Amino acid sequence: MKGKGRRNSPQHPKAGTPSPSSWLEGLVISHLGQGLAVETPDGNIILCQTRRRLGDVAVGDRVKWAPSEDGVQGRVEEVLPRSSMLIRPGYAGKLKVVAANLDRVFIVISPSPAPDWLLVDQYLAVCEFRQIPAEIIYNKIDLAEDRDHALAELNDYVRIGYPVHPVSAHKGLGMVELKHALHGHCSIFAGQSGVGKSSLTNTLLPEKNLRTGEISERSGLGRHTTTAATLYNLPEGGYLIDSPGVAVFGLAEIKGQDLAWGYREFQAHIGHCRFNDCRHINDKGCAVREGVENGEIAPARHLRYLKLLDKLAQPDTVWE
Ligand SMILES: Nc1nc2c(ncn2[C@@H]2O[C@H](COP(=O)(O)OP(=O)(O)OP(=O)(O)O)[C@@H](O)[C@H]2O)c(=O)[nH]1
Ligand SMILES: [Mg+2]
Ligand SMILES: [Zn+2]
Repeated sequence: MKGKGRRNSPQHPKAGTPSPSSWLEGLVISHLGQGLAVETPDGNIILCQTRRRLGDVAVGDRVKWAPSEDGVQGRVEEVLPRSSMLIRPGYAGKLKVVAANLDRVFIVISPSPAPDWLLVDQYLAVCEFRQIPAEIIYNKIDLAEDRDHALAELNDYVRIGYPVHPVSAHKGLGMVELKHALHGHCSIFAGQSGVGKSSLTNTLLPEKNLRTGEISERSGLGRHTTTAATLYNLPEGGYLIDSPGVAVFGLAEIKGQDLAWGYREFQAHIGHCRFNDCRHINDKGCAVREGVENGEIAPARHLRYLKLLDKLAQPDTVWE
């Protein structure tokens, strides 16, 4: 990777700044109160600050970092090119990268708290735009009074090709299949607070793997902020990011006129609408509406599309 895709390299390194040839590779595994936790290829964890004006550095980023003179800490000098990223709105209208280099998003839902289907659609739309395959985990299946009924609610998603994994972190149900789906991928768990993302993560990790609290312990970095997304290495390759609540990604970058593309079952219809600027609401000759009427598109999904469209049109919408 040396010299390849190098961005933001300092033009005139200051005296005392280690030269790029001494930079080391690392993987950002969490944001701590005092800086970034960066994992080295040999499994050490170093607390790093970031070089000024480097821009966002996110969990999952592969970076080049320079050790400090005492060798205890480091400074991230460069972020290597990303294969993908998830973004959310930050302060002052700026966008913030929250996770990088993912190739799977697992949306976690549960019977309690009950699924927020609008949020599920929102996540799926973002994944369509970012071209990251998404899957759905139905956790706490042990709590579902009628399992078949609970899973039937997901039929609309199964029909359009989203894999659904019914599991229970507590009872260990469905975990073998879930492990298989995660195997070798760089994945993130996203979903409402309390659906069991951290419980699942803990169940999936072997004893020797890092747990949230241990990152601070092993690296002597002090308390870990419980609000931070954290990356864990999966025993057979790939990694998993456990994220806090829903604040991981929003529709920040999607414009109203593009939202229909985020509904994958609309895609084949969109080009057949009578008008190029069809909004797929009540427009004349709308092929998406026809799809709803003839049963090719689930009415519930189309209704939620209308709701999200509405949300996008509100200038003061605060995206979670
Ligand atoms: N019955 C049951 N409870 C579960 C299961 N998985 C998790 N829980 C419980 O659900 C609650 C929330 O679990 P967490 O793992 O903290 O949820 P989370 O999604 O990480 O929540 P945030 O970190 O706030 O986003 C805890 O009380 C867990 O014990 C399950 O499979 N069955
Ligand atoms: Mg959690
Ligand atoms: Zn249309």
